[in-house]
Amino acid sequence: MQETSKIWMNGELVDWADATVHVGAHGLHYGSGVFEGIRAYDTERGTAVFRLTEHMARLENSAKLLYMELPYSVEELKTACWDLVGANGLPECYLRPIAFFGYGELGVGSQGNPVDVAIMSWPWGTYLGEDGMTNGIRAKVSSWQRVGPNVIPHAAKATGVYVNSMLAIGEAVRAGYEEAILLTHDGYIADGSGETIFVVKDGVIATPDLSASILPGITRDTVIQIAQDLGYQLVQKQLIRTDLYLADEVFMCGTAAEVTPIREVDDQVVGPPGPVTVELQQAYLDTVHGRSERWAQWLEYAPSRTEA
Ligand code: PPE
Repeated sequence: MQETSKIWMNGELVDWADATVHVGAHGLHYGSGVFEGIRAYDTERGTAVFRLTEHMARLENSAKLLYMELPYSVEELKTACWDLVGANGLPECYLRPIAFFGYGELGVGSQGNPVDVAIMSWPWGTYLGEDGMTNGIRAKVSSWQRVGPNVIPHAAKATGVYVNSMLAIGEAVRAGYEEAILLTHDGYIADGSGETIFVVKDGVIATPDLSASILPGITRDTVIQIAQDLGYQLVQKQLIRTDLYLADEVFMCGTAAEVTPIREVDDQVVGPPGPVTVELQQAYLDTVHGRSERWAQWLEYAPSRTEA
């Protein structure tokens, strides 16, 4: 990872090398943390953070689901992001807020531990490669099931949950694929290891509904709204793996992955990126880079610029 100058940690900007935690931290032992992934883009009007408020609101929801009280409000965390963006001076970056039970007591119960909060920022290029963005990637349906709603609340973007994703992508990459697609315990399509799945069939776009053990993706919400505004029929429903194999187009989306086409699933050829995927990818990239007025409301600018 490319190091940058500062990290925001518990209310202060500290040098990158000094943003450390004790090995006794609860979050390290039990995965008891929540985090976000946010992208800031270089636009004609300066650096814009895509849907910053929604990301921080989801962080707050994730914390609530872990019985964790965040010591900072959404507004304070947004200000912290802007302070960090200003301090590191990168026109584009990925922002990673994380809150976790820190050093105090060990033992699974989280009581008695402070909640530590940090925000990192660094340049992060395409998640699944430039070639993947253009030509699509190969994905494998994982033998690992996505954590179910009564295992860990899947609406929480919790650090511990990502062992599930790590196993899935690890298996897929070892088998020669680029990404994993996880199914729910009862066999429906859930998420990629770090993305939401969409399929296109006969002009209709479908994506798993929010009860299918998926993260309530902010990019998912964005793509749904863009697709509907462009006049596509879009359904949120239970999907099975056959829907992937027989689809006209499959793609995945997420903050890191943006909109990435999938050209093959389990050695079944879906095909090169199709027209719907290409149109949505272009609309998404135009929106986040500030090149589209139509969905400009999702770009948030540094407070001083907005007031100016
Ligand atoms: N599902 C999962 C499991 C997931 O991790 C993400 C984001 C999404 C869906 C899409 O959510 P959203 O970003 O709100 O559209 N994954 C983040 C972490 C990636 C990582 O490797 O770390 C991300 O895209 O930033």
